[in-house]
Amino acid sequence: MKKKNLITRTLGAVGAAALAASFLAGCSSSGEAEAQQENPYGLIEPGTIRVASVGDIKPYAYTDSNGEFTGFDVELFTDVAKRAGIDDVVFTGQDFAAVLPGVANGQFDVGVAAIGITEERQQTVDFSDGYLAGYLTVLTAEDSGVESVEDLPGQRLGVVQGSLQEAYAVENFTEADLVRFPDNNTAVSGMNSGAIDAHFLDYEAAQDYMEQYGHVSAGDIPSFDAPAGFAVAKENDELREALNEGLHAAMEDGTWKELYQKWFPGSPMPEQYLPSAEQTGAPAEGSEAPADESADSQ
Ligand code: SNW
Repeated sequence: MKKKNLITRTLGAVGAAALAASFLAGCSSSGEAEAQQENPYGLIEPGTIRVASVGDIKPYAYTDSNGEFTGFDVELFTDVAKRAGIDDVVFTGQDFAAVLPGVANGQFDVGVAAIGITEERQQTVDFSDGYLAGYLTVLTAEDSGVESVEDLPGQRLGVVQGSLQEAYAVENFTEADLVRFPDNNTAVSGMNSGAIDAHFLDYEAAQDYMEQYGHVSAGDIPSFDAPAGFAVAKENDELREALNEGLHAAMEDGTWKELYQKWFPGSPMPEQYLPSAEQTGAPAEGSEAPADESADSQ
C-alpha cells in the first residue's frame, strides 16, 4: 500500500496507470529497470556473449579443423556462461595483444585466452576469479644448445606481444635478444626455420608443440601469482559476479576437474579449483615445478 501511495504521489494517477499498463504489457516501454531485466549483464547484444579469444593457444583456446573454437578455456567459459543463463557464446580470434583493448573499449563482452590476472592489466579491465595457475615455458629445439635459462644470454628468444612472457623476459632475461611475435604459431615457425633459438610461452601450449615437433623445455617458470581469469569491462560487476558464481559452481560440481583432465592429461592436478570435499589442505601438487626449478635466475 505504501508503495502504491508513493507512486501515485510521484507520477499522479495518470502516470501510475500508464506505468501499471506498461508492466501488464510486458514492460514494452524503455527504461533502465527494463534494460536491467532484459540485459542484466549489459551485453553488446542481449542474449549473446561476444568473446575475444586467440586461435592458436592449444590446448587453452584454439580453432579446430572446422574453424570452431575449442580447448580448456573455451569449454570452461561456455559452461560458465550457460550457468549465467547465456547460451549463445560467440568466440572471435584476435592477436593476443588486441584481446584486452577489445574488452576495454566495448568491442567484446569478455576476453578468454589464458589471460593472467595482473595489477597492470587490472588498470584497464576487471577479471573474474582465477581458474588456472601454471607455468611459463621456454621451448626450444632439442639440438639448439639452449639447455636451461642460463643459456639464454645472446640467444634470440621469441615472445608473444603483450604476454606475461614478454614482461617476464624484459625483466629477467635481460641479455637475451627478444623477438616479438603476434602469436605462438608464427613464433614456433620462426623457431623451426632457425630465425629464433627459443620461444617463451604458456606451459600447456608448449607441451603441444613438443608433441608436434619434438621440441623440449629449457625451463618452466611458475606463474601462480597470475592465475588466468575471464576479463570483463571495468565496472561491469553484474557480469563479473555472474561469471564468478558460475565458475565456482563449475569447480564445486567437478566440471572444472573433468575439463582439466580432458585438456591437460598428465599435468599435476592443482587442489584449489577442485570440489571442496576433495581438498585435503595439503600443499597443492601444482605448486611443485614439473621440471626445471632453476627458472628464476639467469
Ligand atoms: O599466468 C599464467 C597462468 O598461471 C596459467 O598458467 C595460464 O597462463 C597464464 O595466465 C599466462 N598466460 C600468458 C599471459 O597471460 C599468455 C596468454 C596467451 O598466450 N594467450 O600473458
